[in-house]
Amino acid sequence: MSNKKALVTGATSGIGLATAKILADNNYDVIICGRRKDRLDTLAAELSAKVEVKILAFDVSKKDEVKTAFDSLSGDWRAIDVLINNAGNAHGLSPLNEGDLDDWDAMMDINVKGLLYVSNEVIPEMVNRKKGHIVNIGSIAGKEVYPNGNVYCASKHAVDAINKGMLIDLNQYNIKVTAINPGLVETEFSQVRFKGDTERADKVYQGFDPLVAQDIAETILFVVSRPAHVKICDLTIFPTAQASATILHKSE
Ligand code: NDP
Ligand code: 8X3
Repeated sequence: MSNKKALVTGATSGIGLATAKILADNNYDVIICGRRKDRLDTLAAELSAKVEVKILAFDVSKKDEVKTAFDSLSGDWRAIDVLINNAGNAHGLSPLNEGDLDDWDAMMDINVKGLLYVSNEVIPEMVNRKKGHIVNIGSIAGKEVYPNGNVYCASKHAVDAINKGMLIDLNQYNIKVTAINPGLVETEFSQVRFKGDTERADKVYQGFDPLVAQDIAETILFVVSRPAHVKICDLTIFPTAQASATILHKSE
């Protein structure tokens, strides 16, 4: 029997990278996506020793790039069993009245519209086959709004709503849908949010043990490997020191 196929967006870094690796370790053929082609090439070289690997280098927020990327997939590769909608980032952390329009565009275009563009390419084949599993990476920012989080929180609240909509609309087609909502995970996330200010980014994860990408990847593997009759719909995952978007127990 051939391997199941998983597509992971944002596989060049952090949660997506760890997820692509753990899925390959568990015999999923993987389609790895991201904009940084050099990183995808390196990952493909590593994973192709174990499973079949396809690279799709595109920007999820560019409708035409998404279409061209998916049009390049041959028949077999279009039958995706597991879609991990992970690509996304926060851009900036400032009060709404000081917000940057380009940051707002980036977050809405990538985190929300990008997720929809990719899903639009994958869902029809899942509907035809009456099977599939979509895992949407939301955030605690999609459950709560915290100071200066405004538009990033809005984008992740939209992911939460889209997840719920998928759950309802795709239920009749036997398609599983899961939202994974992490708290603080140490990845390149804060580097991106603070535009390469490493000192500021590093401070986010000091004084407590943050989650690491592997923690989320292991959870995703658990979720997608449940028996056919089990659907995990919504999970929030914190580091032990975190209790909400704003309550974090740091050592002095
Ligand atoms: P990273 O910055 O480490 O990874 C982000 C990934 O998204 C990269 O692979 C990047 O690839 C990809 N990406 C970003 N923009 C685009 C784009 N326009 N087109 C295609 N791919 C893109 O962060 P994380 O791993 O932490 O983030 C992954 C997801 O987890 C995000 O949705 C984030 O919101 C969410 N999350 C993160 C948390 C955290 O604390 N780290 C907590 C809760 C949720 P490339 O740049 O190569 O295109
Ligand atoms: C990432 C976690 O708390 O920075 O979604 O929003 S947080």
